[in-house]
Amino acid sequence: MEDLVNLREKVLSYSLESSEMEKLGYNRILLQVCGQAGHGKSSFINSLRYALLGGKFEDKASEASATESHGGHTSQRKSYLLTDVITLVDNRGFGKADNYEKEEVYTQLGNLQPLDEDVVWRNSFDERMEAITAVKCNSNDLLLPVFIYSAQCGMSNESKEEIKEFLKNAQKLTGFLPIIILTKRYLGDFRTLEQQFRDLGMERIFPVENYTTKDHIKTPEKEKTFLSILSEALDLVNFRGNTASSFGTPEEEHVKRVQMVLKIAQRNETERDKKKLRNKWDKEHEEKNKTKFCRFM
Ligand SMILES: Nc1nc2c(ncn2[C@@H]2O[C@H](COP(=O)(O)OP(=O)(O)OP(=O)(O)O)[C@@H](O)[C@H]2O)c(=O)[nH]1
Ligand SMILES: [Mg+2]
Repeated sequence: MEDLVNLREKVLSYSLESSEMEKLGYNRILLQVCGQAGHGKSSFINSLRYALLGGKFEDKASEASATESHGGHTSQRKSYLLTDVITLVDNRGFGKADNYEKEEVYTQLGNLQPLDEDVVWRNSFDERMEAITAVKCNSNDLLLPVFIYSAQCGMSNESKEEIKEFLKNAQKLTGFLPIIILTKRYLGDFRTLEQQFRDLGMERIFPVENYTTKDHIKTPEKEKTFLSILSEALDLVNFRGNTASSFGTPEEEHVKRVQMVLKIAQRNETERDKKKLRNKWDKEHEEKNKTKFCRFM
């Protein structure tokens, strides 16, 4: 039990003051919670708050999603203050994770979408490019990605490649290897999943059973898991602080992120154009073959 007291104290009293990161200009840590829709992002945020701050269990994050206009899913990048230094961000979840939607996720992860507003990702390529380049660096946030994945889902070979690419990009965008949270641990084979994420190069992987409205009875182990996640997140910030030579100021990192998202968007647009051309060519070819065939009838 002493463990729990120490862990809680460590997180509550954590400060960036006089740290290398503060010298670079950072004054807040955003835990950027991301992942596919329905995997348990909002519930994870509720769980961290409940474990650290105590009090009555509140389904704040999921409730917020239910009252938003997009029918139940979290459609805003909603922020929740945890301590003076740590803010939790419930990013909008992705569904089919096509290229277009992935770009949108990167704009959230890279802090290129405002907090507490609906996530807007414009339709035309030109509009999207304009929107990204117009974003000003308006915060001194360290971005720490936390990837939520439900043990209920398992991981196919096809999705493995996509997840690998996403996690690599998340690391490049933020400068931090994502922390992996395997939710709904009793509803699937979390051990296999844990090994699969390890094989993808991930280091911090935590199987959890979130506190939910249905089940929020506290147990020491559950409490320890959520507090340890926060504690390890802070250790990661300290570690990167000590290797801060490879870290830029908030403005420098912002410019890098904009450039990276622009590159990804441009590559996707080229792929989409190629696909359109291929489809057009296939259709024309099909038509030609049909008329040829008809002439010989
Ligand atoms: N058993 C179990 N259920 C969970 C767990 N985490 C979330 N759930 C349930 O799964 C459902 C979806 O959880 P949410 O937290 O709303 O998922 P989300 O990722 O925020 O979803 P979107 O906002 O739609 O992207 C809810 O019914 C939760 O109660 C968990 O660890 N264990
Ligand atoms: Mg949600």
